[in-house]
Amino acid sequence: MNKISRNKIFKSRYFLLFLAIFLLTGLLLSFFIFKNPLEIPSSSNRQSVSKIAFTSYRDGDGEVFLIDINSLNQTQLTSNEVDDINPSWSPDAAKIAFTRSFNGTHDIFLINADGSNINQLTSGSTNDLYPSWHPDGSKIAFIRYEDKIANIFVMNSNKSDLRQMTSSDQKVVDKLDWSPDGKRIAFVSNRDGDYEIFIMNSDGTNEIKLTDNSEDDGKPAWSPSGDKIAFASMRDGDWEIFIMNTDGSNQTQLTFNDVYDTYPSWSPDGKNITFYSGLDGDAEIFIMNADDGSDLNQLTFNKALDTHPDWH
Ligand SMILES: [Ca+2]
Ligand SMILES: [Ca+2]
Ligand SMILES: [Ca+2]
Ligand SMILES: [Ca+2]
Repeated sequence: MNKISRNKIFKSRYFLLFLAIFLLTGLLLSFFIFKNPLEIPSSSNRQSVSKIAFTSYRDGDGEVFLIDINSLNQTQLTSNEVDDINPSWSPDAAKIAFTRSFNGTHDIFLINADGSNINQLTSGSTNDLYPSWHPDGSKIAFIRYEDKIANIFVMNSNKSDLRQMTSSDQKVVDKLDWSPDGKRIAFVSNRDGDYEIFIMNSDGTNEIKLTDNSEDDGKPAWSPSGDKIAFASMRDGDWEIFIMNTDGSNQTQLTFNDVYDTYPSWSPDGKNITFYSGLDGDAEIFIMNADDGSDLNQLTFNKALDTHPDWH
């Protein structure tokens, strides 16, 4: 073989190698370009119709707001000079229960989701907070502080048949949440010296302790499927969002930062969790993936506190 034909062979080999690398690079590029947009969850594929109720202090005191998860449009439902906090969607999304603080006490109120027809459900010198609906909409459980001792109470959503579900030795504190099947209530007690998450049957029997550590654990929220509970914990030195199974196993941390992350609430499809965080210097509403805390998105942007999200 002469020198010229050997060069031709070398050149054609280089050409084939170049062609192979070119095609492979193109293939890889098109893979990343076309695959990634499908993998990045955007607000458009979160929920078709979905709103988060929350508290905002942007006018100087607490008001109930709604934010549409797709358009991010916000609607202000209350407007007054008292604190309206702890909004909680009724299961049919027609009403929102919330806590109104005035004259030195807290009471449970109802408002229609369009802002009309405010109804007061509890009254008197007690402090009534954290309303949570039974999944059939017939009852509301809440925390009642009386002489600094808190207990879980249940009433019909027309405010009849008020009953106390716990006793003072259970040392109830903080928020509670009714399970999606209505059979159990997740709540918080400080009977061992710090806050721990418990569950019990709706009639107050069969308590089970789910967390056990020396830091505070609070703000329990059942997943829509009922097999997980999201909560906030101080175990790394500031509040972080965790999820766990309903027997307390598999406690998984979803947020990792040096500011407060608290008050979790699940999306109706169970894929996302909303919560409020001090990440931008004051409280804002955020959402993230429920399985690993990825795809963190900020929904509110202002200098006031935006807190207490409840997703429907
Ligand atoms: Ca207000
Ligand atoms: Ca604890
Ligand atoms: Ca944190
Ligand atoms: Ca804010």
